[in-house]
Amino acid sequence: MGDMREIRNIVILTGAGVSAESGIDTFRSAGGLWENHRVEDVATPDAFARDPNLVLRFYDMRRAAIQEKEPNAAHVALARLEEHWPQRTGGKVLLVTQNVDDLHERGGSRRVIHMHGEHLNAWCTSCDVRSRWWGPLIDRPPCPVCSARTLRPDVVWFGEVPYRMGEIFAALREADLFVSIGTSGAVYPAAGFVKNARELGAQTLELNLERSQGSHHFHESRLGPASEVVPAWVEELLR
Ligand code: BV8
Repeated sequence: MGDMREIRNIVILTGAGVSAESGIDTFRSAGGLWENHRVEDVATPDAFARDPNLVLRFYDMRRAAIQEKEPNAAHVALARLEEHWPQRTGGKVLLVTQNVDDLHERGGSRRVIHMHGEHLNAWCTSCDVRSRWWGPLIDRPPCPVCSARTLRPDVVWFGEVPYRMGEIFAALREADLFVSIGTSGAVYPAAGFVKNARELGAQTLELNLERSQGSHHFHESRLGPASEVVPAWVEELLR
């Protein structure tokens, strides 16, 4: 990685690999399948219109599963970086995650952009309000605000527009370092961030178990499990 003195603003993108060691399946590990359905076929508005019970069960199962998991050393290290980096350098740290679990927050991160939404939110398609939600949606419970029985998972499906893209691109424009952790680089626009960052002059670093589809775009790749590679990288920065 380039001269550490020049690094002030850091943008971090995480994917399912950062939660893998917490026991949350990545999309690729299950071969991208769930009950013999390809995720791309379940995580879509069409699937929800065609078979709402299948889609609601898919998300009810995963929403319940994450509540039994704990953050791992990678989540905790990223929270430490967010806490100490600004004091040390006056620089900023922005964590953008593709993950819909809450392990970054439970690991101590306070500034997290969930560009693909969150399992623990339910989105009412009648009043448009998003409410914190821990239970199932399969029984079509009433919206806490307007009572309509029209709650859906607050998750960005394929073909839907990711959240807070304006803030993300603004941060990429100011980034001195872009770090991608635990993602296969298979899904856009997240997979394109490294190219955007590099064209805007940032250093780019990949921390992943194996080389990803976008590895060739990174100045540097460090391979290994996130629970080892991420804390080591954070210690190097905070030394
Ligand atoms: C959009 C929420 C326009 C849902 C997700 C052709 C037809 C139709 C659409 C498209 C098309 N071509 C491109 C598109 C666009 C499409 C897309 O990219 N499709 C792909 C399939 C080609 N994208 C969209 O539709 C997006 N919307 O484009 O709108 C637009 C564009 C720009 C600006 C404005 C508007 C919306 C996509 C969002 C879909 N929702 N998640 C849910 O969770 O159910 S995607 C989901 O899969 C994840 O969120 C993530 O983004 C993606 C990939 O998952 P990863 O996180 O990377 O996980 P994966 O398993 O793949 O990889 C894990 C990695 O970790 C591996 O590399 C592994 O080696 C590593 N790993 C494993 N263990 C460890 C580890 N690393 C470290 N330590 C370990 N222990």
